[in-house]
Amino acid sequence: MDVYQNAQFQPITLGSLLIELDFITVQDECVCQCYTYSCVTGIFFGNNQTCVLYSAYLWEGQLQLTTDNLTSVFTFPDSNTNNNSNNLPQIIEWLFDGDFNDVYNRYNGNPVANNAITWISPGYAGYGSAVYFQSTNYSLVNHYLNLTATSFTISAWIYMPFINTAPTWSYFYLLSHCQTVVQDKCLHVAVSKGKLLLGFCTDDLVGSTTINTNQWYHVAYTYNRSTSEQMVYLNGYLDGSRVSTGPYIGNPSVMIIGPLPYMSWVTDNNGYIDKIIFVPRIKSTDALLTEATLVAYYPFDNTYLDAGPNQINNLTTINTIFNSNGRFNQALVINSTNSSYLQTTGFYYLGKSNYTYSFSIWICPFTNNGTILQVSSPSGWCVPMIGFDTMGYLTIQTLGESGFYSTSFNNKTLPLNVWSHISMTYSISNGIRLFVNGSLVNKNNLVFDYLASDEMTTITIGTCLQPNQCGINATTIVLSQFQGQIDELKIFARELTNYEIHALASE
Ligand SMILES: [Ca+2]
Ligand SMILES: [Ca+2]
Repeated sequence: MDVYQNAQFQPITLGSLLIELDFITVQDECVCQCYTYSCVTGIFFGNNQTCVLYSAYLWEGQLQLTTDNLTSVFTFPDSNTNNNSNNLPQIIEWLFDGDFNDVYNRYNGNPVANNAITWISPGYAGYGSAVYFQSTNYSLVNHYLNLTATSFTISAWIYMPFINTAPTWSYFYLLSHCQTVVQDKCLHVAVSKGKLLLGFCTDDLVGSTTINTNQWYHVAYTYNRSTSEQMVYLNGYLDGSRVSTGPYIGNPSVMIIGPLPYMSWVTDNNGYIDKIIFVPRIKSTDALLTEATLVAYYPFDNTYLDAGPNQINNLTTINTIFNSNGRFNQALVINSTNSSYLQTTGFYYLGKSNYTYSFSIWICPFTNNGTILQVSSPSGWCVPMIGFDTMGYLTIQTLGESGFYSTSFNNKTLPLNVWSHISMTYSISNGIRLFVNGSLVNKNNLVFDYLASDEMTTITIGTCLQPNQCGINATTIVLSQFQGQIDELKIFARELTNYEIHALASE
């Protein structure tokens, strides 16, 4: 068991919370309860004698420092790893931000035929870069990874400028772990003719969806050794599964990221690769959906940083502070009569027309006025999406081909100085829907499209910075300064379900 004093744990998956126990006076008692509930990671809050247990491993969340010296996190390393004398890493993470290094500095890659490697900026999350290989170059990871006795999940972000469907052998290789080109001894994580391919060599799973060109996708490949099941996931949703003919037994001494020089009969159909993550276990469907679609999560616990999977920390703040009386721990306070806001940049899918999105946010308004959340892009595209109308009613709004459209919670105004949970969802089938404290309160039944900027977008919390150009004579939301507290901002690249919103509002 590993113990971290003065620390808190924030899992990325909402579903990993097992139980919260009160009247636990010492850490050992909390650890005993962890055995009872089959937990993996727990937090003991000595000051309020609380024990919180999670099924998530430490690397499935954020470990945060706290000034409370009676708070500690304890965690049990992966049993799969512990029982395995192969000394498997708990995680390998290649970010491709200008190099092939593993974040944990163990499985660093080295470029081969470096002169033709292209770095594409920014990557999926609006910063850093992604890598593009020509057919003659690749990255060699000269470090042994024994996969002969483990399950695994490999995930990544990919973008294909061109999809070649003509030749029999047309591959975009992400990662290969290949001992010899013989069945079940050669692992390929790839895309073939636009479909995800988890290949063991003639014992392969091909996904069902053909991806589009010129779009980022989250892809995940899992192999469950105990059930022999291969699975592929596209943007967090299962896209294919099968039972493999044999177990995977390839045992090479190296791995390759990018094209395979020794497979001369393959036509390379490459794309951009960003952030490959390997773990020696199965990630749950819930965890993969979160990794793919929880775009950013700002808890505002004395920090502006994104606690979600993408670290979207390209932030600007003006006249904001933290208040200790947040909805959860601390909150962001926006309370200036001049200009007070937070801005964060790097939202790819909000720039894609008709692509689903959702926002989840807690607000404690001091006045029912102004713009709470606005989305904009570098070319001047700008849509206030959550705020108040001239009557002081909570309103959501978006842009379609025919202009702005909105819907309001016009039964009553939100109570002042009280926390309310607000959620906005968008999809081409349901249009925009507004939820207050977990309940659907209104939707727009007339318009359903979303006309986006086709650029990387910026979210501004607290005001509209372009009142002279942002929906003149068209906006229902008042383009002025909001005053109040904001907590737990979550941005999703999917339409949350009523059940999920109810759960977010009930936390
Ligand atoms: Ca990157
Ligand atoms: Ca908070």
